[in-house]
Amino acid sequence: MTKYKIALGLGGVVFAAGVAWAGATINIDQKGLTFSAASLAVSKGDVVSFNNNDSTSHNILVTGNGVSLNSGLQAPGVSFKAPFLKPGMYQVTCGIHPKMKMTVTVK
Ligand SMILES: [Cu+2]
Repeated sequence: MTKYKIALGLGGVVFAAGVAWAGATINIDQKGLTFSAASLAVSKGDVVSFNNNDSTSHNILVTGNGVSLNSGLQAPGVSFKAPFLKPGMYQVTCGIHPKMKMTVTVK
């Protein structure tokens, strides 16, 4: 089991710090300024790896259910791994390219 230490979130809320889980990793590619899926259903505890396969930088923003994740500047070739720990629906956008949108539903 891998231990992730991730301190991201809104209002100083530490998200999944030091929590160990055995979720699956689902890959979403960013190519041609689009996500490889418009919507995605995952299970609680899964990690979505957003893989920048473009030649330009992106900035992944994940919001919903009181969660706010921001990848910061995501250079070409860089993957941003977002854990989804709470059931519900999340919006995923790019802070640089607002037309890039997808939803993640966590069951
Ligand atoms: Cu972008």
